[in-house]
Amino acid sequence: MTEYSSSELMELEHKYGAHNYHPLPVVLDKGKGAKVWDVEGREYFDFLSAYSAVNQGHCHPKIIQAMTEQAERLTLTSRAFHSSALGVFEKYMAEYFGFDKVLAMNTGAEAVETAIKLCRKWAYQKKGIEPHKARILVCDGNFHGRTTTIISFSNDEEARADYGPYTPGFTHVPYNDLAAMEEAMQAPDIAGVLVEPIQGEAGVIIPDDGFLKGIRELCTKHNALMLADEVQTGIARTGKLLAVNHENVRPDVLILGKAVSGGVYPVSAVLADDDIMLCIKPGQHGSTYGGNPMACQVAMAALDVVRDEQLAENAEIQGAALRAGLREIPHPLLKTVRGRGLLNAIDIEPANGIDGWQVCLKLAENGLLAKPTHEHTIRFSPPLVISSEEVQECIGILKKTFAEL
Ligand code: IF1
Repeated sequence: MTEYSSSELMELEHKYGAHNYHPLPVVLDKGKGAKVWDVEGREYFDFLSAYSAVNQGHCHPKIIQAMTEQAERLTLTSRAFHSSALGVFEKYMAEYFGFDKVLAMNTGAEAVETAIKLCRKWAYQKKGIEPHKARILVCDGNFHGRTTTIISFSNDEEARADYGPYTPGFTHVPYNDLAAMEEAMQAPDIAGVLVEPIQGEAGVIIPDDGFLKGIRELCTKHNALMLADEVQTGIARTGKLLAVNHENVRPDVLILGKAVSGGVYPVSAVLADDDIMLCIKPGQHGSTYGGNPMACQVAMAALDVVRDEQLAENAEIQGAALRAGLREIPHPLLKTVRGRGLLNAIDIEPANGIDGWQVCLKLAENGLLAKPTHEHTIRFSPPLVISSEEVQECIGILKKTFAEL
């Protein structure tokens, strides 16, 4: 496939590419199911799944087939015209997730931005908040993407420093703190609450049971919109189709991305009922690629796979097995294990110069790819198609690795 070696390819990236990432020194060239192979043919289990975009496994034949068939038929029309795929996709999504309507975009950040614009429109048109005064509550430790507005309400200096001036209209509340949320919602200008059901980038922070239900009740009580960012936690990753399903909570606006298209093609979406969605009128929002025929077919195939292969059930089973295996590793470096479904993380207690990065380098040597977030937390989120045998093999790799550290 390529005439370059891994090191030559890393050189090319360094020389010709922006330095906006610090990847592990691994150059991937092929993927199938829960496995990926580097340029030299070394095999790895993928324990990141492209940050939960590849839930269906790498290069799932059904999704690839949908893509190649559509690629030879019609890829992009723009929304200046209708297409034979969009209405079918919109019906499919509305029924699959149980909302009146869907607005298709491309990346997760675009979907979050769309949800913010929709919430503000609704606040002015339906709630009657004074123009330009709408505020949206966001949680400390949030990660919702990297646009200027979204990083405006990040607490992470690395994500926001030197990108000002920042977009106003966002107020922080501590995550997993209903009392603080209730206090903040007394104000009359609150348009909505934007929340990750589990905070991914913050290190797989799982809130107390009742937190999501509490937000739902507060939003209903104070006539504000609950905006659930399920870009990372959605699409069966946490053992249910959506993470909000663990508390039987229905948000007013559902934000999807990543695995909605199985890592094959960028597709994101915002779902809401008519009284909210119809606040955006023709010409008031859009995107060149949003809802294109290719995106529609890929997403429907990817979501078929989630249902037909019962990926949520498998995530539940394999996640429990993985956490049980991790908890058997009696190593001082391995401080805590947590997770829900196949969204898991461990905290490393750094010692003798060994931190999360060193652990990930050693895991890669032993055939398992993972990446630390915030130094000492390592996320373990393999594709949801991973089998019981593969999970046991990975637990073996983890045990071997910690024994060698
Ligand atoms: C990176 C992690 C980060 C997300 C949630 C929206 C988006 C994301 C809950 C935006 C994206 C990605 C972005 C990627 C690394 C990864 C990530 F949490 F998944 F690990 F950064 F925090 N909402 N998360 O997690 O979606 O625009 O990227 O499609 O930026 O490094 P996007």
